[in-house]
Amino acid sequence: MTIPADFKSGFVAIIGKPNTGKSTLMNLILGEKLSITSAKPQTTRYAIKGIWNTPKHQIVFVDTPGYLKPRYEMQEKMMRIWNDAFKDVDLVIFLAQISGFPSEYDTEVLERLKYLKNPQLAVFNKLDLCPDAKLEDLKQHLPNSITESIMVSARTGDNVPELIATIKKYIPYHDPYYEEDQLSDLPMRFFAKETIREAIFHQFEQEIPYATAVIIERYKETPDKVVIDAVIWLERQSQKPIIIGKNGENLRKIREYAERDLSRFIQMEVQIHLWVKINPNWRKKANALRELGFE
Ligand SMILES: Nc1nc2c(ncn2[C@@H]2O[C@H](COP(=O)(O)OP(=O)(O)OP(=O)(O)O)[C@@H](O)[C@H]2O)c(=O)[nH]1
Ligand SMILES: [Mg+2]
Repeated sequence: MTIPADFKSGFVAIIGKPNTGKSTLMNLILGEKLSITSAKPQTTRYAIKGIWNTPKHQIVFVDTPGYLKPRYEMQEKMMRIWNDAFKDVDLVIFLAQISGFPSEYDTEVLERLKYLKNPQLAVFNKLDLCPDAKLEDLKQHLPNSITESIMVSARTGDNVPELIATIKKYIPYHDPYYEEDQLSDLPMRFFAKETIREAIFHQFEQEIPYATAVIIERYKETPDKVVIDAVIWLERQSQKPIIIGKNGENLRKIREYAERDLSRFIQMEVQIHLWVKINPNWRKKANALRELGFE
């Protein structure tokens, strides 16, 4: 393909408090469910790149985990990812939800943004829940480093075309960084793992999703289907019967959810085999974290 002389390409990091809709917004722009989402905070654990291609642009979005103060080693790693995500990005999107803005968390993030050199944009999300919100009221809490702001709904898509037009202004003239048909730089194994994690997030209350890690032991493509062997790590023995359920019912639901979602994503039949293992305090163990790809 010949690249037009006025082709633009660049990186956009999306940052903000957990549960504000960062992953939902990225998925909406990409038109693909690339980054898992849930109603619980701290769903995203890695910086996930989503590549958006148009005839004149390639915009690489970096969806980051909601940053928290390090309580576990895992959260420290999340913070490092968050800091790394800023390096060399052409635009930082500060995403907050309208209701309750500015939270203590927002204030802390905005304080850090003041000292960042990157161009910055504020996006106030969940407009559908606060249709009467006034941008002027929200804007007064923003530092000067943020040059523009907009209210959107990542759920209904309201104002998202305007947001995209604004983002494009900040993307420099540059050749594409990735192949034009590429959606992500991550391997399929990653998406398999994430889909299973999402299934767990959707099915269980509070504690269980956070105590869970998923390891893909085998990802095999055959001509007519994909076969995946995965192990779910839990922290405690007492969590095992919860995740397995009566007669394995809960585990079956996780499997069916993940098979359905993944086969929609890769347009092929998917068969998943799940095992449950105990790995006490995996969250605190650096080795375990490395094995999970947090490094
Ligand atoms: N009503 C409404 N809900 C939204 C909107 N955008 C996202 N949500 C919901 O908010 C919840 C959190 O969305 P996520 O996209 O997972 O949030 P996140 O910012 O990626 O969260 P972390 O990965 O935990 O940092 C989900 O239940 C979404 O469906 C919106 O515009 N309106
Ligand atoms: Mg997320």
